[in-house]
Amino acid sequence: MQKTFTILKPDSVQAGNVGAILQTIEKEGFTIRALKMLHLSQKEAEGFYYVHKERPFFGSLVKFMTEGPIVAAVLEAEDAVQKLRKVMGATDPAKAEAGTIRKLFATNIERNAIHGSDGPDTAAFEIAYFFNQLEIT
Ligand code: FUP
Repeated sequence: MQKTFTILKPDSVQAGNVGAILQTIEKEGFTIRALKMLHLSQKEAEGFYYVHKERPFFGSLVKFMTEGPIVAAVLEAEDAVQKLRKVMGATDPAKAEAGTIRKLFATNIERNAIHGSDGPDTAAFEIAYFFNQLEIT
């Protein structure tokens, strides 16, 4: 079993899609090991996305990620990292496969509904950024 990390982004919370997205995730066979809602500060969002700090979209991405509450979760499944990437769909919803979370719920490449770790090392960093050991079951 492997763990991965996900964020249901501010657009998903604002649109009332949290329940539907978590249901999709559970139906795909993930077990939710930790779950919380929080509203990121600018510093917290910058820290989370520090790998993108030189990218032209960084400022806009941080502004979006801090515009309202998010839902963060730790998910467990076999090959969880790759599996979640597949269930999420492409970063740009216009390029996402039918039935994926981003195809169903994203608006555009920035307001794209969900984050999922892109590798096991990233997942470990991201889980520890949001949850302490006592909060993960
Ligand atoms: P992903 O791993 O699919 O979330 O995509 P990336 O790590 O490449 O990008 C992280 C986030 O940056 C995306 F979810 C949305 C945002 N982004 C933009 O806003 N514009 C871009 O051109 C690319 C990414």
